[in-house]
Amino acid sequence: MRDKLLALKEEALRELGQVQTLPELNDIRVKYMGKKGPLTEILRGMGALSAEERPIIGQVANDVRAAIEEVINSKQARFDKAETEARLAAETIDVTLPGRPAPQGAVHPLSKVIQEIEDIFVGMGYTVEEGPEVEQDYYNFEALNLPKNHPARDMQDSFYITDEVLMRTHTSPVQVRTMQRLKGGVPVKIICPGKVYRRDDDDATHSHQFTQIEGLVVDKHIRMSDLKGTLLQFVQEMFGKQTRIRMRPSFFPFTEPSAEVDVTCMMCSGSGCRVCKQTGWLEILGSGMVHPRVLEMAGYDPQEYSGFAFGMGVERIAMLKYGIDDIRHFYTNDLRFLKQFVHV
Ligand code: 2U9
Repeated sequence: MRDKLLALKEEALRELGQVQTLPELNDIRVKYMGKKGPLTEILRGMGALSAEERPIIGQVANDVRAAIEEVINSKQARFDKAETEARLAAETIDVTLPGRPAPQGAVHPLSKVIQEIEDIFVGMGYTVEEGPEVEQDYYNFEALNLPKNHPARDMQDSFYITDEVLMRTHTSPVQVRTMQRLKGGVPVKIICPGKVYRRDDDDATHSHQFTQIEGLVVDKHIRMSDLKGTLLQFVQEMFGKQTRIRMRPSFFPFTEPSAEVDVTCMMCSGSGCRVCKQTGWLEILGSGMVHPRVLEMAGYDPQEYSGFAFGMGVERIAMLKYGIDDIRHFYTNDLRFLKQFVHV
């Protein structure tokens, strides 16, 4: 029986020496250690041994079992370790790899300039008002001292939707609506940004749709010097502290007196260049004291209140500020153009 056990041990260790895979190891474990295995069978036959032989053979059987088990366990541990290492290797993340950059959008240059202008006026205590782009004839023309058949309506050829409804030609109707809403309350101190529409042929400097920002202040004792100081503050924040302005007499039906405002050319600092056509000046906005009839129609007594207003084309401001030579760049969404403004 002892020889049988030792032969069994030899055989098991030999087979274990050839094991390459985990399933093979499992087969051997079942074969030798299982309930129907040869070791169990030999141990079952121990009943037939004498009392002296039994402990000796029992000891040998235990040693054989322990020896086989030890090899199985150490092989099992090696397989487990190899499997863990393989899984870790497969799941390795290289945390030093640079990330793949996600494609990123950017704020449109016109939106940036609108935001910048809004910030400047909000800094002076203005609030921002918006209104409809599809507007009634009354708010767009009538209430701004442009009655039907007024020759100045020809100045702004418009997109009409019906006889009484059109695409607004300026953002001025927003100011009228705001004054009406305030029912004579002061101060009115607002800027109104938004899209406006005019029947123009598009070219490098004209667009049938463009962006305006208009401003309006109404209170007691508002004077032309308030307008001038406000605009000087605005252009110096927008174009630099060295910027100067000059005002030239002009005409608008909704302001009296009216003035066109020029700034010193930011390309040549006023010495004369191609951009300012050698004059040293660039026209950037229109302005004036609100016409008494406009105040009256909106519910403000012109004997008691006065106001100033101004208007500017945002594209023109942006073109001057960034040296853009064609207004159509703003609308054609060429990424080579737009990407130049990501960090300005
Ligand atoms: C109310 C009263 C007065 C708004 C004004 C201008 C002068 C002006 C142009 C600038 C370039 C339009 O974009 S542009 O073509 N605008 O010159 N706008 S005063 O005056 C108002 C507005 C509303 C109630």
